[in-house]
Formats: sequence, structure tokens, C-alpha cells
Amino acid sequence: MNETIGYPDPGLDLSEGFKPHTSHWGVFSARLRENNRLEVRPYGGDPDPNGIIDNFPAALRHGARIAQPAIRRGWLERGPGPDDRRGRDEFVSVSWEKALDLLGGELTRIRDTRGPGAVFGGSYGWSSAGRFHHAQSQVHRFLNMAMGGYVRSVNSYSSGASSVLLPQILAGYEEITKHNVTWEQIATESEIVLAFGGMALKNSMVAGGSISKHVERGAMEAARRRGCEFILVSPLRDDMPAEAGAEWLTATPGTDTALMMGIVHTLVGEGLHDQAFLDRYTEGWPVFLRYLNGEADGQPKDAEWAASICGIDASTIRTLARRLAGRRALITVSHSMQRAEHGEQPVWMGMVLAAALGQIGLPGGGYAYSLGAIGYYGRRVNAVPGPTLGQGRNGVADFIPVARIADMLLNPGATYRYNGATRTYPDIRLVYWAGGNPFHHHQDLNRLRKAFARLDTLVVHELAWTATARHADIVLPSTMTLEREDIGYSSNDPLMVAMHQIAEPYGLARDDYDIFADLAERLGARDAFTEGRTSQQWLRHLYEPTRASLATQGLAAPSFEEFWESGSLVVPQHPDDGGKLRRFREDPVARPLPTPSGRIEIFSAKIAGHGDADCPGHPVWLEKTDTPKAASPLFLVANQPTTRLHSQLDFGGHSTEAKHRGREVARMNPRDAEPRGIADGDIIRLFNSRGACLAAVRVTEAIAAGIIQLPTGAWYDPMDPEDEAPLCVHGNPNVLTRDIGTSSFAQGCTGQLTTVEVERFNGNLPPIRAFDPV
Ligand SMILES: Nc1nc2c(c(=O)[nH]1)N[C@H]1C(S)=C(S)[C@@H](COP(=O)(O)OP(=O)(O)OC[C@H]3O[C@@H](n4cnc5c(=O)[nH]c(N)nc54)[C@H](O)[C@@H]3O)O[C@H]1N2
Ligand SMILES: Nc1nc2c(c(=O)[nH]1)N[C@H]1C(S)=C(S)[C@@H](COP(=O)(O)OP(=O)(O)OC[C@H]3O[C@@H](n4cnc5c(=O)[nH]c(N)nc54)[C@H](O)[C@@H]3O)O[C@H]1N2
Ligand SMILES: [Mo]
Repeated sequence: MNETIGYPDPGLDLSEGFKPHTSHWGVFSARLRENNRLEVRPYGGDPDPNGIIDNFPAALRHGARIAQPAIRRGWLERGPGPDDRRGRDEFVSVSWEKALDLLGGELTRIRDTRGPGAVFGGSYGWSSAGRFHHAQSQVHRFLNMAMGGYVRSVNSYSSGASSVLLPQILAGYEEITKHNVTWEQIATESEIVLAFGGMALKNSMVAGGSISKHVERGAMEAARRRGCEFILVSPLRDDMPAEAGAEWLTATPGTDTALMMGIVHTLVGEGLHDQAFLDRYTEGWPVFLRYLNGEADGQPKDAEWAASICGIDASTIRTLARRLAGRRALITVSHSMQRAEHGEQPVWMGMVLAAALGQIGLPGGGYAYSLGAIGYYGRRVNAVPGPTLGQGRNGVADFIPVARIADMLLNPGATYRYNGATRTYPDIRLVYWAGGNPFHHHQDLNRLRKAFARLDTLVVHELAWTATARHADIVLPSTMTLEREDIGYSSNDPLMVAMHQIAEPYGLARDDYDIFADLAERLGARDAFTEGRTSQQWLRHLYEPTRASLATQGLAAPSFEEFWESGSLVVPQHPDDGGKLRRFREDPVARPLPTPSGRIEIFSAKIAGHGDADCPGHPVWLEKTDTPKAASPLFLVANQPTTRLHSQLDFGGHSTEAKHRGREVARMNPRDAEPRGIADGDIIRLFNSRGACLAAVRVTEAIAAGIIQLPTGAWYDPMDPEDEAPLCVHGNPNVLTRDIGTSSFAQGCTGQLTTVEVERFNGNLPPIRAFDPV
């Protein structure tokens, strides 16, 4: 065991007045100099620090921050009610007293006349690192204590399809992502890694809660030096780092399921599949085999068939199958592939491919869903409990799958399918958001604007004037993480961080906790919400379970004061033991999987029983409804940005420096650019039937032909907010994406992929106003 356990980590540089802090994108220390000049230093123990921490200095005192509570003029003058002026109206700055009195009155009205079932409080979003001031935990606790509950959302934009599917066919989502194949195993054991959607370093640079060491580049490099082969299937060459030396295969986006079927068909046809594994550990292989061989529909899913769909030639597919067979092979499937129509299928089929290779449960082999998508996957699990703020009890049972928000607001009383049930959308009057940005994360933003127009009241706590704040009725300014004390912790990272306050709050900004405490007072629930504790007292209280566990394990167990003074604490981790899949492989009878059959479900009787044609009982190839056509001939890949986390601190230095002429940068292949008269560095207009945005363009061979890539996260910036579907002048791809679920089964987000046309933009370049003060 590591001898630093229970002690601070000396890699955290606290000399010269630097104080410890952390973020979703890395541990660092910081100090504030004269004129609010902020300096940040990455944690010295990090082999590969993340440049995103450089967004902090310019962001801290940026004019995009919210200085004072504000109320939309129409709401202030006419009171709550549906209003399409949201996002168009001006704001009136008010005192905290006035804002909280008005909001307290509105919450009381809703609670007493409509009940908590008329409040949507899902408040999806990543907010900031820090366990106590985590905005979702705060808002959920507040709504439970003060309102009696709220309609919640389930699942995430990240893994809407996989988190519903995996528990039915393999094991719980957390188990598969966080306690399965690790980077340590890849470095030492894997012989061939076939990565669908890649394992881009830009993505694993980020982890919710905190991340101390970025190990992925080093692990891939070590594996490659040992002779491990990496194969990347993706439209973008940089979805795998140069260190992996990956072979790059470009399949048509959205066709990976067919490619996987072609590989499995080849394995079976050549007798290379592991029949013994399939017999011993899986359920329903014969049913799937009939489909694979075309007994049901007359179409064998062979390499030629797959080639005709995915665009990779049949001989390459067959060679790939032979290269995988008989070796320690790892199949990884990225989050991105299931964030698309029928996103359940590549997740399920990737598992079937891994099962056919017989490697599931072996070190460095088998199936790793979403490895490399976020830095807390593929790590060891901590052996202590972390700080957790209790949420209380939600008195409302109703929920929606998270990405169905616009459907819900636009169609109260309508029915929809989810996970085998027919459900009814509630009639929501008030939406409360703290720590998330729907104008970043949701699809078809013009539709979202119409959905928000139907509400009585939209309340937003934000640290900056995001488009969501600009569409709200009541905007309350929150502190940012550097302006308060907290504990940074993630259950797959051994470094707990004492997040010291680095700067005073901006303007009149307050902690979400203090805002909710004062609001709870107005609703008669202050004591229930605060339990009589100040923030400082809460931090001590939340630290205690970790300290007690260290003491019980006979390890050094510093008091809260010692932890706080020293700035960090290294906690013990469980051995890298392969989790439930390894246990199952060792003894499938004594340690069955937590699926309905206890086995790997290639066929799921339960899912088949739902009777939903868009997600039947085993993996199938389903045509997408949004494929290139004359009006929108290019695929748009709207993936995660490199220079920030989602939309957070888009106004920071690291993010803005990467823009070109103020716009987000799209990338396209010369073969698509030249016929359109588009040159590197031009400003282009991307458009389809739903909307349009401007972006700068990089013309590059690093992206396959037929595809344009525009990352998410540039703040929505409508040229003329009065328009029905305004041009976003900044480059937010969600004005273009489709707002449909993955299928009737999981109803996940499908924002990753759509189709567009692009043209050179020759008009006068409109100014960027997204970061202007309001
Ligand atoms: N087209 C397309 N869309 C996508 C995706 C895609 O691949 N393609 N990916 C999706 C995915 S995977 C995700 S997870 C979502 C992410 O969507 P979000 O999680 O909603 O995006 P963030 O920008 O992280 O939003 C967090 C917000 O919280 C605010 N915030 C930070 N700290 C605090 C705080 O202490 N208090 C308060 N009150 N606010 C705070 C930030 O300023 C920011 O506006 O986007 C999804 N959207
Ligand atoms: N820097 C940074 N890192 C992040 C985030 C961020 O905002 N910034 N967000 C974090 C979050 S919340 C999440 S959930 C994860 C998301 O993790 P992912 O969803 O996996 O990440 P993306 O970058 O959206 O997509 C990865 C790659 O998938 C490829 N791809 C898209 N469609 C297809 C397809 O049909 N087939 C194949 N084979 N490949 C395809 C694209 O080229 C894309 O670059 O990232 C996390 N990491
Ligand atoms: Mo995500």
C-alpha cells in the first residue's frame, strides 16, 4: 500500500501564498495578486496537466459574470405566466431582499395552488467540483425540504441509452464504467484494442468532482511500447493520441453496429469465435445467430453487407476479425456513439462482439464501455466513503428521462414510452435550474425557446450570463468555486482536496447554499434545510465519514483542521480486481451477473417483452432517419470541446484563444470544402431545417470526408433574438441538432449526430455579444 495514505500529497505546490483548489478538469493551486490578477499552477504530481485550468484567470472578474440579482421586466411588471418574451426582454437589477421575497412568494403560490408536481427541478448539469456547494445537491435538497419535492429527471445527457440498457444485459452502469478494465491493465495486458469512437485525450482530461493525475496518454504509450495494437474507428483522427500509434478506420457515422456485425459474422463463419464462452456465460446467442445469418430477413450480416453500410471494405473487416481472435482483445465503445438515434445498438453489439471473442472478465480484455470518455473511468475505486450531502425525501414520484424536457413542457398530458412503460408528461409551471445550462446541453434550441415560453416562471442560479440565464425570469448570481471553501473529491481518485477560498465573491454573488437557506426561511423550512449548520460546519460534518473510515482501517486519520491546513489527503483504494465481470468469469453460478438471467444477455427477454420496434430483444441494424440528403448532405458531428468543459468559462482565456475571429472553429475535409469554395480560416454558415449558425473553419485531412465537426460549448448568441429561428453568430451546434430520443426504450439524448449543409459566409460579420454584461 502507498505510504502517503492519510497524509497530504507533497506534489501540491503551496509555496509563495498559493492555496489548494480543484476542478472537474484538474487539481491546482492558485493565488490572487494585485488588481485581481489570478495565478494558477497545476498539481505537480500530474504527469499530463490539463490546459483548461487556464480559463480561470480571465474568467474570475469577467464582465460576463452576474453581479446582482435580476428580474425579467415582463415578469416583474405582469407577474408569472406563459410569455414568449423570455430571451428577448430586458432585465431589471434588484436587491437580494426583493428578489428573494418575490421568488419566495412565487414558490409559495405554486406549492399551495399546484403542488410540487408542477415544479421541474431536475436541474441537470455538471456545475462545479466541490462536494458541499455542488449546485444540484443543493437545489434538490432545497426543493425537497421547502417545496415537498419536485419532478426530477433520470439518466444523463452523457449516457442516456447505455445507462438504461447495461443493467439489463451486463451489469450496473457504474460497475461497467468505473470498476472493470483499467488503464493499468491496458498498459500491461491488452494485445489489441479496438476503440469505437476512440479514446480522445481531450475527453479523459475531465472528470466530475476532481482529477489529480491524467494517466491515459502514458498508459497508451506503455501499451504500445509493449506491442499492443490500437485500432481507432472514428470520423476524427485525433480521437486517439499519437502515442497510441493507432490505425485509423473511418466508418460512416452511425454505422458502427453494422461494422461490428460484419466482424462477428466473419468470426463465426471462420470458426474463430469462442463457442465455449458463449455457452457458459451468455444468454440467447442462438436467437441472435439466426438474425446474424439472415434466417429471419434473408440478409446475412456478413462483411460484404457491413461494407455496403459502413464504407469500410469487406476484406478489411474480415482481416480485423482475424486479428482480434485468440488474443487479449479489448473492445471499447464510446459514449458518443449512443448519443444518437438507436444509440442502444452499438452499446449492445459491442458487448456481443466482446463476448464472441471470449475475453470478457480477463485483465485488459473484453468490453469497456466509455473508457477514455471521462477521466474517472478505468481507475481504481476508493476504499473510503467520500463527502455526501443528503438530499432528503422527494415527495413527488414523477420523473422524465432527462433529454425529454422540451417534449414535456410542450406536451403536458401527452403519453410517451420509456423502459417498457407508457408514461404521461406532467403539467410543469415552474422550472428551477442551478448548476446546468440547457442552452448548452439540449438539442434544437429554437424548440427549447418555445418550450420555456410556456412556463409561469423560470428561475436560474448562475455565475455568468449564459443563454439560460438570459431566458430566465429570476436570475440569482452564485459564487464561483474559487470564491468559497469546499472539499474536492471523486470516488475514483485518491486525492481529496481542501478547496481554499482564493478570491472574494464577484459583485453581490452569494453561495447557492446561502441563497437557498434564505429562501427556505421564506417557505418556513430554514432549519430543515440548514440543520443549523453554517457552510464551514457542513464541511467538517461531511469530512467526518472519511476520517472515521481511515481510523477504522488503522490508517493515519487527520482531523478536519489538519486536513484543511495541509491542503490535501491521499485516501486508500481497492485493488485493481476487475470487478463483477471478473468474479462472474471465475464462477458464473456462484457469482451471477445482476441481469435478469444472471448471465450476459445477448438476447433480453425483458426488452423483447416491451414490444418496442425501435429497440427489440437483441442488437439489430436499424436505418437512421437522419442521413445525408440533398438539402443537408453532410454529417455534423457535435462532440465535446477541447478547450473547456461544455459551456463552462467559455469566456476564459484558454477557450477564447482557440476561437478564430471570435467564432468556434469547425473542421472539414478539403474534399468537402473545395467544391463549396471554402478555404481554411473562412467564416461559414452551417444550416438545416431547424436552424443555422456561423463558425470559423479549419480545412484538414484529420477529419473524414462527408463530415463536418463543430464542438459543443460556444455560448448561444442569437443575431436577432426577435426572430423565430435566429442565426447563432458564435457557433453553438445545438441550433442544428434534433430533439428526439434514442428509442422508445431509453429515450436518451441524440445530440452527437445530425445532417447539415454549409456555405461560405460573405456578409458583414456580426459581433459576438454572448459575453457582454446584461
Ligand atoms: N449536441 C450535443 N449536445 C450535447 C452533447 C453532445 O455530445 N452533443 N453532450 C451532452 C453531455 S454528455 C453533457 S454532460 C451536457 C453538459 O451540459 P451541462 O452540464 O449543462 O453543461 P455545463 O456547461 O457544464 O453547465 C454547467 C453550468 O453550471 C454553472 N455553474 C458552475 N458552477 C456553479 C455553481 O457553483 N453554482 C451555480 N448556480 N452554477 C454553476 C456553469 O456556469 C454552467 O453554466 O451537454 C450535452 N449536450
Ligand atoms: N475537454 C472536455 N472533455 C470532456 C467534456 C468536455 O466538455 N470537454 N465532457 C465530458 C462529458 S460530460 C462526457 S459525457 C464525455 C463524452 O464522451 P464522448 O461522448 O465519447 O465524447 P465526444 O467528444 O462527444 O465523442 C467522441 C468521438 O466520437 C466520435 N464519433 C461521433 N459519432 C460517431 C460514430 O457514429 N461512430 C464512431 N465510431 N465515432 C463517432 C467523434 O469523432 C467524437 O470526437 O466527455 C467528457 N470529457
Ligand atoms: Mo456528459
